[in-house]
Amino acid sequence: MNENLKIHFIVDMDEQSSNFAPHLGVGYLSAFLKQKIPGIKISLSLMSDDLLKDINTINPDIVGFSCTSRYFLQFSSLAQEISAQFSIPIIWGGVHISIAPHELPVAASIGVLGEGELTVFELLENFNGSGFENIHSIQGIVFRNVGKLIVNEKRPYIENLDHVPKPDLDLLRVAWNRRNRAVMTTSRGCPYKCRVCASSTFWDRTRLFSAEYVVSEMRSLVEKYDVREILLFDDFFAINKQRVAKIIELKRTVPNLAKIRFECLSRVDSFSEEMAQLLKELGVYRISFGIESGCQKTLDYLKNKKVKLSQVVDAVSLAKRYGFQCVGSFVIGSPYETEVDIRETFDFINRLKLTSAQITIATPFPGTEMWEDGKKIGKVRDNQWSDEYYVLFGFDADLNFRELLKGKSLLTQIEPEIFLSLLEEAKNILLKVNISYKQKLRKIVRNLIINTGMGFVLSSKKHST
Ligand code: B12
Ligand code: SF4
Repeated sequence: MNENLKIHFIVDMDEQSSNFAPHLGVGYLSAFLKQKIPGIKISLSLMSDDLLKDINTINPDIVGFSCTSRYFLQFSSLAQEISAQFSIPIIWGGVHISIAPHELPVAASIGVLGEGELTVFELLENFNGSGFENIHSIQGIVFRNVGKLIVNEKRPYIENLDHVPKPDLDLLRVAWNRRNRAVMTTSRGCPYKCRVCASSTFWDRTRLFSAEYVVSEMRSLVEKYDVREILLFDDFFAINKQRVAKIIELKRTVPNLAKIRFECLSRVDSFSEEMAQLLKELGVYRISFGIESGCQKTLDYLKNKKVKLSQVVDAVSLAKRYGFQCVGSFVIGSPYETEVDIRETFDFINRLKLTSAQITIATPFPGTEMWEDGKKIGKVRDNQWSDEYYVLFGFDADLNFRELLKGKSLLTQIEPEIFLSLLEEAKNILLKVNISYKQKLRKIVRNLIINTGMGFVLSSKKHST
């Protein structure tokens, strides 16, 4: 194998999303390849970069694409442009191609399905400078043979995740300026199957990095990058209490980790007093719950009857009792959901008094049960992703929904005008809930002052100085 290979990755993220949560998937691939092929050169472009110019300057042997469904069509056009200008093979990985291998664009040489580390390494071992040899026997890929798509046998997942080196953060161009904040994933996969989520389809089963690995990654984040806050972006970080307890125990032996604050994601139905205690001990200050809906009927649909509204209320109040900031995310516009159902969610959000909330419009991403439902009600075309299905993720104050929904095919069966007015209401609710935490604190102090008469003391003191 040519030890001086150059690989250039292009990921479907811009500076903003990358600063929020860098593309760890490509970070893992880079670290793995650098461990196996010491002379390899790996570079990365974000979508905001001048991509063709980057390829021209870097002149890589191989281009690696990584994208979710959201940017699949954009990346397909980019692949065409690249193949028209350069004769460099494109290897395509990530969630979308793994779930929809039959959509491999003609401009791409090979699609890597599922976990990428072992497959991409084997592909490089079989790279002859212009193409790949032995491709019929490489597990976990899709490619074209005389125009016909061939999907090879599936590659088994890596048994022991600790064999994967820590992600190559130097590659990911992270801006360490947001409170010196970093992102980690300490597992792969999720044992649940919510209707809106593709994670369990993509990962098949759940595997965990060991507590030792996790703490050593935390330690290197602190020592190498002066990180002070870590977002644990696992689908379900606290899935195994023993592991959390072990992480706490090992973390205590590293003085540098004593003051690190964490954020994590959790399910409401598995958030217990014991878990709250453990997360508090770990240093978690903020928990995000995928609440999804405040209407039991919709919740049954989205969470496959696994979650009750009472569990949401209990989890949020327990989390508040332990002093965690609570973030809740909700989905509106599922098929079968009525205007009344959505209003129930709005009331619920108002009652929960979360630190912040996020509402998204139901999107049928391939790999989710919602995609299958979209097919049943004739809202999505069989086996073909289209940008018509994606509307937006979060709501901004200045959004113009009428503009945004033009040309879009929504899953909701609610009249478009009514749905538009519901979106406006949702926006206002979010603006109210999401006033910054500092503003909320200021408000509490102000109320305290007014209600206790402290205001008089404070203001008279002010007059006297
Ligand atoms: C963290 C996260 C984010 C972060 C960071 C994104 C990122 N790309 O890393 C943020 C918040 C920015 C984000 C945004 C979005 N996300 Co997101 N996100 C995740 C999450 C929770 C973890 C991703 C992760 O770090 N995985 C761990 C690494 C190891 O896995 P990986 O990235 O898939 O990479 C491996 C393989 O895919 C493969 N591979 C990947 N790229 C390549 C490239 C090559 C060349 C090769 C060979 C192999 C390869 O090898 C890697 C190592 O094994 C996943 C759920 C999940 N558990 O996977 C959802 C998930 C990927 N996101 C999802 C969605 C829908 C989105 C958004 C579209 C939401 C939105 N805004 O509307 C955006 C898309 C924007 C974007 N550019 O990614 C969906 C994707 C579904 C789909 N069919 O596309 C997922 C699966 C969750 C879900 N609800 O179903 N997301
Ligand atoms: S939404 Fe969360 S809990 Fe549900 S399947 Fe996806 S990752 Fe798991």
